Amino acid sequence: MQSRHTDLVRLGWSEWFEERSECGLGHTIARVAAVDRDVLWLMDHAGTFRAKLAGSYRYRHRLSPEFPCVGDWVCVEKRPADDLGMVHRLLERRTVLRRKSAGESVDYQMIAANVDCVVIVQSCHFDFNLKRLERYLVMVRDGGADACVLLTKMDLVAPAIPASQSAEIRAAGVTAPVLTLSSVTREGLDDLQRTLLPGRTYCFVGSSGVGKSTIINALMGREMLETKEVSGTGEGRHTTVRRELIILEGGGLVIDNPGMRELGILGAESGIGESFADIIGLASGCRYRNCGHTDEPGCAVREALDSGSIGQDHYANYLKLREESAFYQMSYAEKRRKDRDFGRYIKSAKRDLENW
Ligand SMILES: Nc1nc2c(ncn2[C@@H]2O[C@H](COP(=O)(O)OP(=O)(O)OP(=O)(O)O)[C@@H](O)[C@H]2O)c(=O)[nH]1
Ligand SMILES: [Mg+2]
Ligand SMILES: [Zn+2]
Repeated sequence: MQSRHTDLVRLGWSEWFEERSECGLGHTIARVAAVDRDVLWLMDHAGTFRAKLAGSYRYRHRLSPEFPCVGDWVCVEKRPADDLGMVHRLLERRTVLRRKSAGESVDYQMIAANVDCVVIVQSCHFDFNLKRLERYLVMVRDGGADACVLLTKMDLVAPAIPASQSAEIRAAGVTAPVLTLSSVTREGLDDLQRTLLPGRTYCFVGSSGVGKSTIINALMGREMLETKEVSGTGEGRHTTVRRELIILEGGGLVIDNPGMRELGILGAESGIGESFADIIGLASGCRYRNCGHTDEPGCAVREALDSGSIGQDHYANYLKLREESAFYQMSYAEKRRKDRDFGRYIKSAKRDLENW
């Protein structure tokens, strides 16, 4: 690589960023390792330091995705005497991991940026769910990263279980690599370790308690992250509360995440296209252009379903996901209308009071 910033390659820098990045005079490039309210923890070749966003940056940006999040590259000004660095610019993101925010007008909430591969973690024990996995895959592809599936806690189930779950994932047409492991017996940990390449960024996502922090600790070889206490039921006390970027001994970069519960509400139209490429491909053979693939005559998707060339579950997941994203759009619009109606009601109530 003919990178000018070769000292940053270890932190995930690549030619892609080199070609697109320009910083002001006296500014250097650093990567966001964590965000604590208004303090950014940055990493560069020399180590970790704290920084704040420049006032002018705050003034020019309003939407939450425009602010640096874990994994971002930024331009920072830091003189040796300064306690805090000053962040002036956010560099272009190669990939994003984001979800639709449940709140008002802001569209997306950033989870992480510049992730090469999102590791979707599910536990073989109670947590495994193909539909949820497909939703995660949609979210990952929507943001441009690769995906990898990790089934944990294989020590708690019969050996046949992880194998059948992997087969189920394959049967659904998922092409992402699937790994199984146990952090207790350490079975499968070597395979995972080999998958995590130096200078590449991996973001661990999945429900609370599936063992994300435990795995990262096992890979570190020492306790860095708080985890729940070991217990047979998988229940415990500590839960990850913030995202942070950690460098593993092998050189891989990992981002731990708190469990995520709000996946039903993500908008990921383009991602649906990839997870269900087979169905979307078939749809061009439907008689009607706006075919809903449910009970329309001449529907190529239904025909494929009847002949068994696409799976019943895969088809059901497709409908479910489509329904959910449509539902979210609708409930959002409806919510906006309700807010407006409520505003009018307040106004008229005030008027009534004033006239009273
Ligand atoms: N039996 C068994 N227990 C495990 C394994 N991995 C993790 N656990 C336990 O599962 C519980 C939850 O683990 P964590 O690593 O805190 O889970 P997490 O995914 O980081 O959870 P959040 O931070 O809440 O999202 C703890 O009690 C762990 O000891 C495993 O492979 N086998
Ligand atoms: Mg955790
Ligand atoms: Zn159709």
